[in-house]
Amino acid sequence: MHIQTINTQPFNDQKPGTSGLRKKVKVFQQTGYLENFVQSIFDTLLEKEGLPAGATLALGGDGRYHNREAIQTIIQMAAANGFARVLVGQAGIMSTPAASHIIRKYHTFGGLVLSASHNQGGPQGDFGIKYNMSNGGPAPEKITDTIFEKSKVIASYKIATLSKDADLADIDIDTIGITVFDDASSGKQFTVQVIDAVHDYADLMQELFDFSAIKKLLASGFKMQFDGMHAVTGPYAQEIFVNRLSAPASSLMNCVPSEDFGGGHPDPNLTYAEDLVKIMFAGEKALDFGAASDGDGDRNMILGKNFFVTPSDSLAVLAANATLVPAYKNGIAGVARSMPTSGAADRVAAKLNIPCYETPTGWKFFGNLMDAGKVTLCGEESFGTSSSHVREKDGLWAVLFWLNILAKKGTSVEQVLMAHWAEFGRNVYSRHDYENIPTDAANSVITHIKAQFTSLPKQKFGAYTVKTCDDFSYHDPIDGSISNNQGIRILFTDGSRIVFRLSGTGTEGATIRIYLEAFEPDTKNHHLDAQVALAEMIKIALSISQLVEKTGRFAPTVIT
Ligand code: VG1
Ligand code: CO
Repeated sequence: MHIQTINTQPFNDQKPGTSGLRKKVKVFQQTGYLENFVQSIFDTLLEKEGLPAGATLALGGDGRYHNREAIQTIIQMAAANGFARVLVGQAGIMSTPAASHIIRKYHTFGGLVLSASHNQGGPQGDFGIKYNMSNGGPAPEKITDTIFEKSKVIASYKIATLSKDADLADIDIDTIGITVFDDASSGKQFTVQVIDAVHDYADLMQELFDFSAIKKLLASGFKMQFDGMHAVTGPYAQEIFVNRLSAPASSLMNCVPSEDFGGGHPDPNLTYAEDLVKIMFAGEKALDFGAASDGDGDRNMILGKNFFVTPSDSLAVLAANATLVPAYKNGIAGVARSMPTSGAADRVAAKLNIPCYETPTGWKFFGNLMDAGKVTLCGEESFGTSSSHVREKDGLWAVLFWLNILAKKGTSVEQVLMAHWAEFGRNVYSRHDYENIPTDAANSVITHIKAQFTSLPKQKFGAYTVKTCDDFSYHDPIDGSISNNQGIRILFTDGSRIVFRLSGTGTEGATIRIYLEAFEPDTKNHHLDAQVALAEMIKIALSISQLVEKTGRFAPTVIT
């Protein structure tokens, strides 16, 4: 092993967003781009705490285009920067929740997860990278801010040549096993261990859920379909549903991962998971249960027979029924939801007499609450739910949780929701995304809304009156850190809300998200389509924001 220091020029655009650094593949392919960012991460860690002896790095990605090249580079940089060992997922693949589990199970120093999640892949698509801490969760803002600062002034990075033979320069990441490299100059050793991340993860799921009840359900004529969207969860779904729960192979679709996700958009929602949606909304022919997950396996969409469960409701249902699951049979400590997520979970928490925390968008804000034992379940409206079994959102976990509930209750998905709404009332909810808008136009929409902060309160819009509006700030109750500008909230006197946010995960132009919520206590209106029930709120949102006038867009790109 031979360590080299390579001079480099900083890039000025390496600011991590909601979930790591995401850019076009072409940007990541620029000389030194990935290296600079990885070195900035390592420099931040070395400065903060230094590397303990035997420090291990977990490494894997969602298998998208450029994953393999990036993994080779990162292994060489980890060796040069003093890591003793890298645990890499076979073929370079680890779902995001599996990576979180690996970090926790093997007590690694941290992990690098290579993913742009639900963003499109392939040579023209996106790539991404994110650092997770030793608790298995995404690095908090104070770390990502330091990484960005370092990336702006970086002058060199360290990289090791692990083999003298140029033809063998690539490390075999496809064969399970251990390779040891000697550093003659320091006398130290560097180990690359290729692991099967699927088994470890499946074992964890089997510990949490009642697999025998789910197996019985699946053998009883109950028909399910899981859509892997050509992304990372395919092998996990095969192991869990087919091998361990004896579901027929035909209950899986798009479960062979591909570097460009079959040319699709690996985002499990009603727009992009259209193959599954067709099957689940086929009238009488529709199956009992459908689910999909995203590029890196941390999101989930839950469908019943001709029925869509909003992620906000899903979190509330999981919280209300947690004791049906062996892992949570003694109850949950608390729940947390991101600010734009509906207040459905709050109603459950109130009834269970447990706390409900409201955090900014992004999973990194849940870590402290989970580490402190304040919450067990967390969720976001963006198809993310999970618990403290890991420190990431977890798509297959949510699917198994739902199957566990259905197996125990013996009712349909729709019946579960109708009963839930009858008990708690319904927080009617929808999100409208306007994607790829010129940045200036998007900013002008936000500025226009903010300019009305003083004039909006007490204003009447049809049946609704504005109570307050603000730009959401979060004060972390555990470490006291403050995160400002986390989304504009317009709160109405009856508890309805409109939230506006700019996405922090896109790579082209800007995306404006409008989150709409109205509370409906009356059971006779619970069957209504959300778009119908929210029609007036939608009009108000467009009138306050002047979005159509300022962007020239007449309709959202995606409605969830
Ligand atoms: C989106 C979602 C957010 C989620 C993030 C990462 O962020 O809104 O809730 O945590 O994606 O999800 P934004 O800033 O674009 O709204 V994933 O599945 O990319 O790791
Ligand atoms: Co994801």
